[in-house]
Amino acid sequence: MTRFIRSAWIGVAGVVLLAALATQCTPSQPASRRAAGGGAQSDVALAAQKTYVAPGDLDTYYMFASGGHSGQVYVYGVPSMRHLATIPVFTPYPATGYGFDDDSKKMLGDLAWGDVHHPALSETKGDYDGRWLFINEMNGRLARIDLRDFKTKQILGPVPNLHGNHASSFVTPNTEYAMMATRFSVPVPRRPISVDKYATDYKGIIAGVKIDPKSGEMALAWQILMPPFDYDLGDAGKLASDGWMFLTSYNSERATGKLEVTASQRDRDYIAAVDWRAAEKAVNEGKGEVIDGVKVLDPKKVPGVVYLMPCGKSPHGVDVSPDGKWIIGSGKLQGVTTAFNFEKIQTAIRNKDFTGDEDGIPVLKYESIKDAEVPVGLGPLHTQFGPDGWAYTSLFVDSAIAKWKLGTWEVVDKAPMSYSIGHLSAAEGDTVSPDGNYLVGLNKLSHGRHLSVGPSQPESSQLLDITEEKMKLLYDAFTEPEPHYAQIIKADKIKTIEVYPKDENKHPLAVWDVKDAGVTRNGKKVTVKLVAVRSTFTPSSFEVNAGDEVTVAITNIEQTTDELHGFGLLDYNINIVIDPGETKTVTFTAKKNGVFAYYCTNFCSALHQEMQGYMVVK
Ligand code: RUQ
Ligand code: CUA
Repeated sequence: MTRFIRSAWIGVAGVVLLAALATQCTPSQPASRRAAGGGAQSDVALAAQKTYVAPGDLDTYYMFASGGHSGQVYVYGVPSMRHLATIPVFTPYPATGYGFDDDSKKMLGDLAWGDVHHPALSETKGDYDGRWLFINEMNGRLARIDLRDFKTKQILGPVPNLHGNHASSFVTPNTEYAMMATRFSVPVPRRPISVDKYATDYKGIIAGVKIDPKSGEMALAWQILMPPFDYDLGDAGKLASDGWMFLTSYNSERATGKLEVTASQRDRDYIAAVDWRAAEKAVNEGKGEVIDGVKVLDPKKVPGVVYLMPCGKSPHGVDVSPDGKWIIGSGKLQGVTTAFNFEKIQTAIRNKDFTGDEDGIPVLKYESIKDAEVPVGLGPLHTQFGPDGWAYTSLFVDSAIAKWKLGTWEVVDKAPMSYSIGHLSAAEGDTVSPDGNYLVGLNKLSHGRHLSVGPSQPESSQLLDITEEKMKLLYDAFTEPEPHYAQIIKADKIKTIEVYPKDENKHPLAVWDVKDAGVTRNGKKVTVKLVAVRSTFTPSSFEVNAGDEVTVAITNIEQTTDELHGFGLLDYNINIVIDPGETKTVTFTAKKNGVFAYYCTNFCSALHQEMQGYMVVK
């Protein structure tokens, strides 16, 4: 959540929220008394034991957390909550040379930032399979990270027609699709129409991105033209509800201006229920109209692809239970969350149990599709699941997590969070078979829980033990801005490689023997093939002419774990890191005359400091 939304919410929740914050944010107690929720010393020892991963021991889970507008993904070990890696996705990251070499620079395009929100691990039969991680970004993009090497392999977009891709990336149970949707409706096709015409001439878009089952390659498959609401969150149906996708939206008022007031007039907003198989079929039958190169379905002309489920006003998260029978969603200022029954939704569709329509999309009758309103507490945002029908809902206004039971709808426990929780993540907690064990609250504020670092405070994550009836706070961890959603996967599901095998390197400029290294010239184009191996670059110097277009191709011929080499070329803004077995290229024009040193940036051996060379530009 951006700071903008945060302040907007504070505005809307008004007195209630401020009162809640005032009680939560009292000056901190001494650290020893605060530990493990201020419990007795034995509780502290117990909590410490549960999170202690001894030196050399390994965590049992990985947590992949969105890094918000840092444009990155942070990887943690659970339960230690130790930060293991940063995966740069939409932002250059000098530590790994991302965004400096030709391939990653091309992938990033013109944008030097991205605002990521919802990671989605690839699934097989509704369970994480450990192959890929997808993540959305507000500038209309979606990325795929390969979990074999924890590297970003593809960035799709910015895609046409949709704007502000927040309700994304949510994969379907066999990773057939990832979703994208509009937060800020715009004219479709994109053209300048004044904001006064918002209600009639602006449109939302829900998009299906097809994923190749073998390679993970993403391709924009279709879009659905939607009313100009703000699409917010989503979750794929599974088992009982497989084939459907649910996405929340607010601003059914179609208002502009101060949305915190203008978009809160009606009592209900909507969850869109998309029959994605029907959408796929309609597009295959040629029912889409091509707008800006994309096949777009208009629900007025193609009925049956999408329905609207009324929901408490200004909903945020929507989450499908592990068996797929219930869809959980609520207004974010309510005191209850609604459990919608998938069977009843299907019956209502069959019986045309509608109360009206929005731009031709039928609106289902709330009373006919709901099973229960669960009194979870104030400000319900997101729900995660444990085994045996347990559900955990984050409460922004109450600054707590409520534990409740699917089916009986009783709320059995509430754990306070410090402070103002947004998303939460349970171990495999959005799959068909949640693990339980751990739950992490991803909080928006961390006030007073750590040594001060000035006005920009770190964000906080709190680890809870959920093995027993009562949830227990175990640990506070802090992170850079800005956590949104995170997913926690069993560590043994991820099979990483430690070097790129030599015989898999098919790069046309790869050189594995120092004999083949050197400079070739073709007119003003110069190619420099470099070999990097402990502790030398070959060649250790090369000459080019001013104005040449230079491509430096570096192969790290090591086949040993952790033996990375870097290539920093001073004054040319070039900084590349080459992993063992990898070849990377960087292309630039030799604009500055003189002598410029290049050196290895990654400590690689006792003679690392000797790993250097010169580029002479004449
Ligand atoms: S948001 S605090 Cu971007 Cu997912 Cu919910
Ligand atoms: Cu190679 Cu340091």
